[in-house]
Amino acid sequence: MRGRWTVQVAWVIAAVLACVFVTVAVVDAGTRRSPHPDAEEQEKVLTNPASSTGSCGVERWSVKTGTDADAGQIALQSTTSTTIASLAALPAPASLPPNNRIKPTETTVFQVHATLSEYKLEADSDYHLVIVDGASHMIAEIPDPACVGSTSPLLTSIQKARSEFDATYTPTGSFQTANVPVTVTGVGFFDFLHGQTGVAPNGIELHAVLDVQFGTGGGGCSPSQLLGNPGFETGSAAPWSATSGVISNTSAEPPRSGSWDAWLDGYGVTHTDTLAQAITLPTGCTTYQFSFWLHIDTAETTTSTAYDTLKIQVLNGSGSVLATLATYSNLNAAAGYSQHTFSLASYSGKAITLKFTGAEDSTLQTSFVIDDTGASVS
Ligand SMILES: [Ca+2]
Ligand SMILES: [Ca+2]
Repeated sequence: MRGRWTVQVAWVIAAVLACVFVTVAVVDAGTRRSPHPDAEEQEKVLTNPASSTGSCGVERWSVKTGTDADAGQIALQSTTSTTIASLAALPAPASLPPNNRIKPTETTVFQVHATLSEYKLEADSDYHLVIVDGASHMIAEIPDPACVGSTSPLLTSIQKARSEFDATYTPTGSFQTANVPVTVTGVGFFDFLHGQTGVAPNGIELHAVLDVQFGTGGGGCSPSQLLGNPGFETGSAAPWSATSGVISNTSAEPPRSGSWDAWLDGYGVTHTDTLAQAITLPTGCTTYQFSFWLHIDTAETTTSTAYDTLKIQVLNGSGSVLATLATYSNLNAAAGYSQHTFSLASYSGKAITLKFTGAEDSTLQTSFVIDDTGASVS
């Protein structure tokens, strides 16, 4: 009966790996008072004085926190970008093992860009996040690290995610509205359907959440410049690949800065030089800018025909051309360097190769000289 404490006491002594003894008691969660109870409040909990609410969860708790028999099979090295709609379309398993994982969903780390609709501190000390994307919705849960066993391979990430959330919000026992863009990374998990607020139709959750980033950038973006040896100042190509003689410190074609540049062509005979570097663009950034400074001089005198050309292309991992960003030629010859910039936003999350190809015809040299390149994300 509500309001009456019906405490079933079952003291359990658990020896944790570090020989720490944890004392717990089973409490009927139905007696907990919550301003806005939902069905999840009916789940069993275990008392744990170290946790946020004084209680941790029970149901599939080892799977939720990474101390189950299959925890070692979670592919923590890779993250699968997906959508709430895709996750919600997965078939719900017929049964949910208490101490094992439904593979591959529950051994996969997923990342979704969504809107954090609302959040709450649950009776089991989880932060219960309702995330939405259009008409799709699902739950993401950040366990209390105090409720996660010390052997869990997820513990460090759970601690980080909890801190990330605490830095922005203070969950209480009532749902609070957020409505902010968020990127949530977490392990796939199927929950039993018992009327949880925000639950996906198939019970899919991100549980445990391993990382949470707020903001329109989708977060998760560490501003950085991705090209190695961007000004060629090592005096050799790597990590660029370049044809012979491209990396140059000759005074005939002075660099824009430093001592070295990449000088393609300039032979006045049929010749092709290339300069290329592979990069992997992160997801979650708002700006993906590829830039370089280019000087062109030529012995060609035409004002109408592009005899010698420089193509700037984006290649995929197999070497196929995805796009030609620009083509310059002897017609673009000019004194000094000028900077050119291109967006690589459409390749976010992809491994690409940026490639310069300079091709000369049989006579009259054209030199394409490149310096101070950059592929910046932020
Ligand atoms: Ca340089
Ligand atoms: Ca020529």
